[in-house]
Amino acid sequence: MTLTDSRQTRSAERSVHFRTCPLCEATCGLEVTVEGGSPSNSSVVRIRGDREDVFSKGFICPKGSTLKQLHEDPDRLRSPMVERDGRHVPVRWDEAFAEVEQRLMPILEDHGREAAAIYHGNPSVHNHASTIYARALISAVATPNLYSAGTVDQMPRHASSGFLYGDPLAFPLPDIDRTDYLLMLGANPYESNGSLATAPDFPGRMQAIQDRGGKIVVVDPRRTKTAKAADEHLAIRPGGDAAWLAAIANVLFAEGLVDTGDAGPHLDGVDHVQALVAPFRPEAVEPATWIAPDVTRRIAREVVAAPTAAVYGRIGTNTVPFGTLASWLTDVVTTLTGNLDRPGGMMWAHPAHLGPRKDGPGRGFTTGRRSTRVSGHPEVHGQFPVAALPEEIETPGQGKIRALITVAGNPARSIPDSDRTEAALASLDVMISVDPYLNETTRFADVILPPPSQLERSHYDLAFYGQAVRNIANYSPALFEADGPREEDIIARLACIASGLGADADPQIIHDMTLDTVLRGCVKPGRALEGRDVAELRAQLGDRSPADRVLEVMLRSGWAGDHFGARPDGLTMEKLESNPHGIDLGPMAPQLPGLLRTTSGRVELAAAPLAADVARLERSLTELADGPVLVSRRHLRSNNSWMHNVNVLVKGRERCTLQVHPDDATDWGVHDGGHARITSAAGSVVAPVEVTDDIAPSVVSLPYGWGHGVPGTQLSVAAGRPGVNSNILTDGSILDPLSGNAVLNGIPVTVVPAETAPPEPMETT
Ligand SMILES: Nc1nc2c(c(=O)[nH]1)N[C@H]1C(S)=C(S)[C@@H](COP(=O)(O)OP(=O)(O)OC[C@H]3O[C@@H](n4cnc5c(=O)[nH]c(N)nc54)[C@H](O)[C@@H]3O)O[C@H]1N2
Ligand SMILES: Nc1nc2c(c(=O)[nH]1)N[C@H]1C(S)=C(S)[C@@H](COP(=O)(O)OP(=O)(O)OC[C@H]3O[C@@H](n4cnc5c(=O)[nH]c(N)nc54)[C@H](O)[C@@H]3O)O[C@H]1N2
Ligand code: SF4
Ligand SMILES: [Mo]
Repeated sequence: MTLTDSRQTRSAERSVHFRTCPLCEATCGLEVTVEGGSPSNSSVVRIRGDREDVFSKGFICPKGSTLKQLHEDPDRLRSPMVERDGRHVPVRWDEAFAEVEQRLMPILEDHGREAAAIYHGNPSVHNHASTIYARALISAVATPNLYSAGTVDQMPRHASSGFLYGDPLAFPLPDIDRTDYLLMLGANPYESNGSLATAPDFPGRMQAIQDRGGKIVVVDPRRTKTAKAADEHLAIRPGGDAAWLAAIANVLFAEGLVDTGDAGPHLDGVDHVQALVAPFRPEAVEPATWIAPDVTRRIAREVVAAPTAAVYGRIGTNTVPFGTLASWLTDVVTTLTGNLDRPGGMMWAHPAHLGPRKDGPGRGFTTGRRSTRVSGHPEVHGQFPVAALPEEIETPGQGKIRALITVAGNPARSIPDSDRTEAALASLDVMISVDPYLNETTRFADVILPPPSQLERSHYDLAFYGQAVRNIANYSPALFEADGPREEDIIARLACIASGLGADADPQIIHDMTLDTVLRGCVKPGRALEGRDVAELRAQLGDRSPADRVLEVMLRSGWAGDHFGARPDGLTMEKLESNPHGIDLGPMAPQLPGLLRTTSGRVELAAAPLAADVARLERSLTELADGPVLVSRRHLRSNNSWMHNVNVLVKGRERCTLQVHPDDATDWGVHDGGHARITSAAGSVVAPVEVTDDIAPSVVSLPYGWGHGVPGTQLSVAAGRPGVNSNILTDGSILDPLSGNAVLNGIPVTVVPAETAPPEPMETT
């Protein structure tokens, strides 16, 4: 491999490089020591936290240092793979793109563009090249069938922010560095390192709240590490968060505690909210939440009495039947207690690549501009529910999905009802995957196109600086030169093929179009560079990779940018390159009303679609099923489904266990270290049992993202520690109606003893 000429300090043949970890949302700075300066023999000798990083200040988790292992992993694909006679064989890049053209285009020609679908997985937002180039791929394929990991994750947050603020990306974030009271629901940052709240060293920032005399309350059916570190833990019934937050709002109104503070003048619908939450008295929600009425009342009073408070909900509140209402109600409680848009409350980031905020009405947010063919699910934020992808592949007729392109996704493990999903993937006419591994999903692909490793690409956290608790800009150049094409080159070549230009077309066509679209956007009326000449701007860009040139435009035209010379002190790529520990643009600052893009130009606190769903929530208070339910969990040493091939992370004790409360273990006859069969409406698995009183009675938990070692995959380490795939148990037919998000928590199950683990799952390809 060749060491790129990035900024570095050298001593003999060792050099030190600084870069941002792209693996999770925490954006930690890494210090990477490389040995051997010559092109063919350099390798990483050490990765540790960058103590000078302006945001993470040296914090690192066990995954951060494994960029070395990921880069060196012999199972990581170095060349494209084509499926021939049931096996994947390595081929040259030109051959791979020719295969894509031969296999994909006849399907699109015979059945139309609606026969294609695209799925973008989670790492595509941890990689600015795929984030920026998503649009080019979508335009070229020209299909309405767009899916992403967003509908097994945060789509409820998009929907509620869209309805409330008119902008589906405007997630209020907990201002954890200044808050006096953190009420945290369905999040476990001690394992996840935080999500939709980019805050490296989340645990340290929590400790600082307590050190300054503040309080942390964690609401989670499990007593997690985060809950143990908090001042108080409330073990809520899975799925109960929306009802409980409605009860908090109910208490605030009932006790005359509502004070909307500085956000008050920008709010519509406070009285309507009062009427909507009227049925949700603490006594009424107790059966659905397991939280005693006096506790609910006390927490409501505490939130309002705290000098500042942040009400933060994450995946446990999103991946449930009332995900959008729970997201909305976190913001309702925030707003009613005067904590919206104030320091120490819930605030918005203003990332460097966005333009200045503008007051006045916006275009608003609507859903359902299209609906799915089979079940009529509305589009939300441009996407269909991925839980409904299998039925679109299975169901015959006009518009049946026959061709699937996946970019950085593993739907065979991440979406509900895996058995059905895998059967659907196996039945496709053609599947193309942009992915570095031959894994549970890509084994069904006709062609796999592997991007460079994390150390072979530049990095800028375009998505996550928009969710960061400080405004940060930090760019990392590629450390090693890639042998193969960059991720944006791969996507550009796919776009050339899908738009009919052919496998041999020059991807520069797509690069030019992508850059021009962004440049033209910046000079539009009302934008930062209004009236400037696009050619003059283009001429100022550095000699960089295609994605980095687009990034350069976004950053230089953003509120902090140099506006191509007009603001000489502003941000440029050179400035970022000479600040390898990042640039801190300060804490979050109030954004109202300029952030609002609703048609009224106000916060629509009781937006009609949200209000209309409250009756369903009220019904749920009395329609309670008996019996145990399954919830998911994450572990610090694991990253969704795709890092179990890193030996240093998976070695040690078995972590893919079914957590069971001791009373339930006795009732069901299962014991610690033994096995249990877990069965739901969708399927059945056998897992090792871990008996612990850290989980509420009647709740069991499996981690998600496991179930490796299946035929046709090339993940030798993961195959040795396969674990159990919890998404065999989740049911794709149950969605949060407002967002189309899958329900991944609160799954009714039965648990019985199982003699031993069953033989490894087989079948499929
Ligand atoms: N039961 C249950 N299911 C869940 C969840 C849960 O809590 N419980 N969580 C959900 C959540 S929050 C999410 S985000 C989804 C995740 O769902 P997915 O995004 O579908 O799955 P990942 O496991 O993140 O898989 C990422 C894929 O990207 C590949 N990859 C890694 N880096 C790169 C890269 O740089 N470029 C490219 N092209 N590919 C790359 C990996 O090899 C892997 O195949 O799963 C969801 N599913
Ligand atoms: N180490 C590691 N870090 C990760 C990931 C990973 O896989 N591993 N994945 C990344 C991704 S894609 C995401 S989206 C984030 C997610 O980040 P977090 O949202 O912090 O995710 P989890 O750690 O799964 O914590 C969710 C918690 O919700 C609880 N829960 C389940 N059901 C309910 C419920 O109905 N109500 C309440 N109140 N709680 C409930 C679970 O017990 C669990 O403790 O993490 C990211 N970071
Ligand atoms: S917490 Fe770990 S995985 Fe996440 S950015 Fe930091 S080092 Fe990387
Ligand atoms: Mo996620």
